[in-house]
Amino acid sequence: MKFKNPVFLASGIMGETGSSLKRMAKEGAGAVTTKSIGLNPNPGHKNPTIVELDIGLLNAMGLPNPGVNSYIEELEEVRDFIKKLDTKIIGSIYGKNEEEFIEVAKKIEEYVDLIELNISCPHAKGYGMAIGQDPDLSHSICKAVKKSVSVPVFAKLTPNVSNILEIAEALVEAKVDGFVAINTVRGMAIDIRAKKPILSNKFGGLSGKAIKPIGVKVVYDLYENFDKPIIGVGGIYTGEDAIEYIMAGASAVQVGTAVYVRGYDVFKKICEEIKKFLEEENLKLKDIIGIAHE
Ligand code: RRO
Repeated sequence: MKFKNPVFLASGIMGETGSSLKRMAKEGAGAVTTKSIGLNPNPGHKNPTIVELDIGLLNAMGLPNPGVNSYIEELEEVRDFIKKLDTKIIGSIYGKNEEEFIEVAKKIEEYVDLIELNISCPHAKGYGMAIGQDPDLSHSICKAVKKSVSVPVFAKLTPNVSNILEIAEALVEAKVDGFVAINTVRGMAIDIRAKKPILSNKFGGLSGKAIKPIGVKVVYDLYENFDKPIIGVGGIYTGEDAIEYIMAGASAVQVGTAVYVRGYDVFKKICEEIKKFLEEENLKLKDIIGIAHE
């Protein structure tokens, strides 16, 4: 699959509606990823759902989304516009079991270019990480979705495991087409005056600056062990951050927290910064994918 550039919108930010996806496509993202969509509407957790930290964001949104039937109506309205910009759409989906994953995947398939299995949300009981920490569940869900759709299927991995390669191996056996790494890292923030956790869910997922070295290591290990394309995500704010992930083995990157930190034109800025680096080094993007392994 070819993309106009390697800097994509990550799931979870500005992907809640068709029009926000369209806006991010207009801002120059090579691909835009939907908020994770499930079978039924879900209000998510109560506020507070986000804590702003100087090292990133801590969130426990709780998978809020309108359900796949309503969401595809949104995609219906914007997909032609997004296609004309030559921006690809990645559909992030979740479910509590194989059947739910299959149903959502089948419904969303015709609206997206690639499906991203969210088996890695760190704070949704019975969903997300509960699947992505278990090699057998990861395997069976990936296999079932792969059998049900013809678009490529990537799996988004959680770093909250002791052996990520065991999970990746199970997914490769289930014929996953590629990896998205990483989802957020489990964490907590406490309001010391209120003397209790800030998030209504108590704990959540840390994104942004702090998690970049964790993501780069996961991408490095995946590249070292498997021959599958990798989309790197976690703490990418600049072209230099993106290049680190690419040198570790990512062919493309996703940007989430930095959309909030640097603004909507972050995609253009990061692309320019990558370009400048490649010109200075007299290299092409494909020359540096995985170069840190040589
Ligand atoms: O909605 C969320 O709370 C959420 C999800 Br689905 C996810 O995959 N990762 C995250 O940090 N938050």
